[in-house]
Amino acid sequence: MKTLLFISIILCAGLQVDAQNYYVKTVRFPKGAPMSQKVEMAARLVPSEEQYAWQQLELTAFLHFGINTFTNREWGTGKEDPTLFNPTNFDAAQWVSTLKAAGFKMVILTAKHHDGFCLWPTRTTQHSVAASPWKEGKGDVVGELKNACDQQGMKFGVYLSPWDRNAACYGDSPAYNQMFACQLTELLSNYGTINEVWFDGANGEGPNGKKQVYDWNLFHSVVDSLQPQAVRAIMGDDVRWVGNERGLGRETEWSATALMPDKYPNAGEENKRQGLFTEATDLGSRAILATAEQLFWYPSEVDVSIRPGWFYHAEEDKQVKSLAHLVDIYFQSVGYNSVLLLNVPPDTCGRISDYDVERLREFGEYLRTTFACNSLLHGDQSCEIPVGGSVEYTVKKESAVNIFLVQEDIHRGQRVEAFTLEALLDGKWEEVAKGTTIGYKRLLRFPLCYPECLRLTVQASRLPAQIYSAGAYQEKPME
Ligand code: FUL
Repeated sequence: MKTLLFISIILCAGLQVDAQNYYVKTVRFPKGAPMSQKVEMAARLVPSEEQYAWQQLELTAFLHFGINTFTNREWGTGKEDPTLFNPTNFDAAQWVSTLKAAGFKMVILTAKHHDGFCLWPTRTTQHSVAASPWKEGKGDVVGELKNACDQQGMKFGVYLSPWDRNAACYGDSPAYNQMFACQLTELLSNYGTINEVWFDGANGEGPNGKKQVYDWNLFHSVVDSLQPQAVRAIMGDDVRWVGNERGLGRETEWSATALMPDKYPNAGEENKRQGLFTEATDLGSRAILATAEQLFWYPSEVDVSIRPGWFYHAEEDKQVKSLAHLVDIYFQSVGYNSVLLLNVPPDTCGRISDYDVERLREFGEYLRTTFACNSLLHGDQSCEIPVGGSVEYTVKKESAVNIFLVQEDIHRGQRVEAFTLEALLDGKWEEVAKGTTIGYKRLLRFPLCYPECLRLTVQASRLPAQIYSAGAYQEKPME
């Protein structure tokens, strides 16, 4: 386990960190540490290399595909006939090219959902693509998708549901834990590099009437030994569920949080002691630090579907989220210091439907055109700002702007607690936006204006703010 590490060296991405001490992924406060010490230590908590690489992806996609696609359900019972699985025009390359063109950097496939149907020819159960008529039982969705990802330079992750409504041994805890570890071993051994492993915590009773007790240590040891670079989402300690499925991040979003990941055996007790839970609005302010004994770099992932359901349903074709809604989601996820995990479910043909393709094309075009040209001169230069201090950016002549982008250098921790943005308009400074946390990335929208300069002032910060970059852009009205 990658626990408390003390470093004073060069971190990833070639950024040099001064000779001060940083804590990677977690930090434990000394007993009785005064608030000032806790605040300073919190400011020096940094992500692991894997977490930093993941954060930079910004846009990732979920692909919910499986037996439910063919039964028109959201949750299968596990009793489905595998012969129902029969995509008529399966095209994984189309999934990847559609998502890549829209700016997505990784896809995560539901290799097995709660119904237990496996999208690869596993040796652990008959309930898989091997028992379907698709490609005469010789098909492998995981393999075809991974090949398409490799060919097109897309990262790849797997969702493997621990809850399995088909497995006869589910509920016989040791037996099912072995089966699940074998499934994980197959997925993590046979398909090359895997960048994210997504485990939800869904847990039910097996046919024997007993609740399955998962062996998370075993599952994590499989990931550690086979794909140590993969980040673990939800039931891991790398990536945290934001707490809703509506695409709504927190305006104040601390990646350095006291919420103990469920992977730790005492997480339930410890989080209860502090009154913390996944959906809580505050996970890392000074009020939280006051009672915290340990902090975790545990950044948020915002998962939401482009449609009402996670799986494809023809009757939802007209309910694909509008461009304006997707853009709001972007501002409330990537723009709120989170990674967006947008679900796009392939249809019964085995393709992303024209409705979703068109919306993703619009979304990609919106992002490309809006963020094509930074109106700030020297916005790409990093700088240090003490509490109460400011930095002024000259705006390129006659630029109309209504978006401000700012990033902290999270290799030096997440520090900023409050900031304001002012615009110099006709020789007068006017506040146009303000915020609390920044983190990896913060986006703010404000009314269109033509400033000569923009001024970022740090009102509160745990240590001097380390601003990595800033930008100003104009978004055009959407039809
Ligand atoms: C949940 C599941 O129950 C939903 O079906 C979906 O897969 C969502 C992403 O995770 O736990």
